[in-house]
Amino acid sequence: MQVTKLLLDAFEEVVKYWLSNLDFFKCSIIISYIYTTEYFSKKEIMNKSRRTFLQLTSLALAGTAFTTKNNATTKPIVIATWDSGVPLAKTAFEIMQNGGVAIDAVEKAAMQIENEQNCCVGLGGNPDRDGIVTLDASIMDHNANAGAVAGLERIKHPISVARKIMDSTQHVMLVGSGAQQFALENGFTLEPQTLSADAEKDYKEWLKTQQYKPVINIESNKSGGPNAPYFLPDGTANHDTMGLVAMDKTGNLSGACTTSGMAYKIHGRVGDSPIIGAGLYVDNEIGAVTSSGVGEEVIKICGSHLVTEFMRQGYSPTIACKKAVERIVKRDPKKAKEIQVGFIALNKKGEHGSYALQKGFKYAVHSNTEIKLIKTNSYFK
Ligand code: SD4
Repeated sequence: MQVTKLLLDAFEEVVKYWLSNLDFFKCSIIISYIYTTEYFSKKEIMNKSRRTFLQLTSLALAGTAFTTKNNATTKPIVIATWDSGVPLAKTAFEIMQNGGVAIDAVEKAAMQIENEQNCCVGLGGNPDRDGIVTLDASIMDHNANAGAVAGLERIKHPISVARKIMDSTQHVMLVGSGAQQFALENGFTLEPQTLSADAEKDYKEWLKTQQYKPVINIESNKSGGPNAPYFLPDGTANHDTMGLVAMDKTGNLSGACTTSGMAYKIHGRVGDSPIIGAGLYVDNEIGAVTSSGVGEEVIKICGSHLVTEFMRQGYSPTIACKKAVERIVKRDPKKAKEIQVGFIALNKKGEHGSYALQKGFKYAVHSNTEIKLIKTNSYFK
């Protein structure tokens, strides 16, 4: 039984690898091969089970080649983490559809979510254990230019500070008071040091136990733990970190990631989101990747860069994400059971995919041919 499952899993990997690299030409060759085998089988050179196996495989290959081909023609395209990624993907798509470039599209979309009230992005997000909201963000363009901020306080748009660092300095990342000083010098406004009403209520509740424990899918926990309403009172979707990656009409890729980090973290803690290669990575030859979930585990495997490198090796976005998630499990199987990490990836052909440790992870896609929220497959079922 176990051996059969292993064989089936291995077979699935092989077929998916073929499919992720399939074009019309290769598909035609495979189908011709199947027809040839069918011809010989009629001459009873081949047995029945082998014939059935080959016929089923040919059907799967043909169907997926067709889908892959359709999927690959879409430009511009944007993908974004979680339910709340739906309106953001729309914003980014419209900018690019009107001729805007991917880097502007992802920045504007990230700003949109930083303006909203929710648990986990922007100044309305949950604070650290000292009751202070500290923001992390990163941005990266098609030339591998990158900018990031970490532990930024009282500035509404960390993503734009990250963009400013990218565009106007020799550096990639500024942190804490230095990042704030840079923001103020560049025209950003200092906001009041107050918690949003939701965050304040939540924080007071948390102070009773003071237990630091990441909540799996805090952003879509229907049971509504203290930090986790599925939808906010105004009807918008709650969420954690917001990551999005996009390809514009010219085929250039860019990405952005913004968060208030894990609620009740130690003051000064930095997650994966502002770390280039962990929470975000863009390689204009290959693809773009971002992540959501427990940042420490993503940092330890250089997650988004790892997914990009798997795509470079020829894996589809989904399989590349899956292999990175498996790396997390392999490193610490016990911990992996208790946390969530999800990756989303877009390759240069416009194909997209995702994979997570736990079920419940989703991402939005918006292109000329697709507008949808996709449920991600997960390692733990
Ligand atoms: C962090 N990756 O700070 C972020 C949090 C997150 O879903 O994505 N949670 O580690």
